[in-house]
Amino acid sequence: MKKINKYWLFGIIATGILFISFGYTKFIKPLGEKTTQDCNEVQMVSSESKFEPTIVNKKSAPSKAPEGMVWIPGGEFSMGSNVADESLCSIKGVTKDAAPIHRVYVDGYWMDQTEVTNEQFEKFVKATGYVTVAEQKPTKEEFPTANEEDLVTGSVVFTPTPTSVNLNNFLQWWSYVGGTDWKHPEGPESTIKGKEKYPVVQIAYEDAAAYAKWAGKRLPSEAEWEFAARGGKTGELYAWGNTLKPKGKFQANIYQGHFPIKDGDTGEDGFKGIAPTAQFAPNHYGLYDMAGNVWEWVNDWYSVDYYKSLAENGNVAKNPQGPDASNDPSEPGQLKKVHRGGSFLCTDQYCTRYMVGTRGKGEVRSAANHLGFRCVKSI
Ligand SMILES: [Ca+2]
Repeated sequence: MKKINKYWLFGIIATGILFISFGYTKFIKPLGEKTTQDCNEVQMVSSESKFEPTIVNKKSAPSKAPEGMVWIPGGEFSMGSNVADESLCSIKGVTKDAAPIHRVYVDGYWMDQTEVTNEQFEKFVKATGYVTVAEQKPTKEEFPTANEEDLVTGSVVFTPTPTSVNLNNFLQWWSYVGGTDWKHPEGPESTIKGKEKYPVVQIAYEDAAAYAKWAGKRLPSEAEWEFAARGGKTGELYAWGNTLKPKGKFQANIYQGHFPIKDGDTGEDGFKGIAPTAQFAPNHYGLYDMAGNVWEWVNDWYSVDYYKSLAENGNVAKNPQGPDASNDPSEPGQLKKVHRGGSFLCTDQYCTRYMVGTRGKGEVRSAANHLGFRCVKSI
C-alpha cells in the first residue's frame, strides 16, 4: 500500500470528512478520561428536551414497496438535538450545529432499508461505466499548489496508529492512499471480494447522486433522513430508543476500545471495522443501520446555522431541502454536504454522532472508508 505522505492533498480532500467523524479535535480530552457511564448521564439531560410529539401521517403505503425499500409515512416532528449541545460526553460544542430543536414536516416517501451495498453499486458501474471521484486523477486545476507527481488517484483511509497518540491531530490516523477506491476501500491491495453485502464506501457526493439517479431514486433530504431514523418516535437519543445498550447489547456497529491504535477496536458490538448491512435489529420503520457502520450522504448543503434559521422563522418547515449554499466557518470555501448516522469509527469518547439528531458534514468530492449512502424515492 503506497501511503502518500502529502498532507496538502489529504488536507484539501479530507478534512471535511475527518471533522465529521471524529468531531472537533481541539475539544477532545485525552482518551480514557471518559466512560460510557458518562454518556448515560447525557441521556438524563435529554429527558428535559424540548421535543414536541411526532405526528405521523395516517396515509398508508400507496402501493407495493419497491424492492429493498420501506414506506416512510412522513409527518410533523421535532428535528435536531439538544443533547448537551455544550457537553456531549464532555466534547464541548460538538453537536451545536444540531440545535436548536425545530419543527419540520415531510411528505411520505420510500426509503432503502439498508445502505447501498458493493453488489448494488457494482451493478450500476457495470451498466453505465461510471468512474467514481476516487478513480479520477486529481487535476492541477483542482489542486493548483500540488506537485505533478502527487496528483494520483486515491482516497482517504483510516490508518490505526502503532501506539497511543494525542487525539488533537487527526492526520495521525487518516492517510491519503494512492489506488484506493470503492473496489479497494482500504488501499490498492484491499478488495471487496466476499463483501458483496457490505455497504459501498469511498463514495463522493456526486457518486452517490449518480447511483441514485440511475436507480430511479434520489438522495434523501436531511429532514427525510432524520424523520425516518426516528421511526415515528419523539426525541429519542438513538434510532432504537434512549439507552445505548438495552439489555447490555449494542444496537449498532460503532467503536469500542482504545482509539485509534492498531488492534484497539475490541469489536464488543460484534464487529471490528465495517460490517455487512443489516446485522442489527431494524428501527420502527424497518430501516437498518441508521446509526453506525458508515456515514450516509444526504442531499442538503451543510450550513452550521441552518437549524437556527429555521427555528427563528417560527413556522413548521415544510419539506426543507437545506440552505442555498454551504457554510462551514471552520473551513470557509469548502463546499460541503451533510452526512448522517455516524460510523464504525464513532466512539462514545470522541464522536458519538450515532445519536439520531446529530449531524456530520463533508466536502463534496471527498470520500473515505467509512462513508456511504442510501436512497429514497418519492411517490
Ligand atoms: Ca464495531
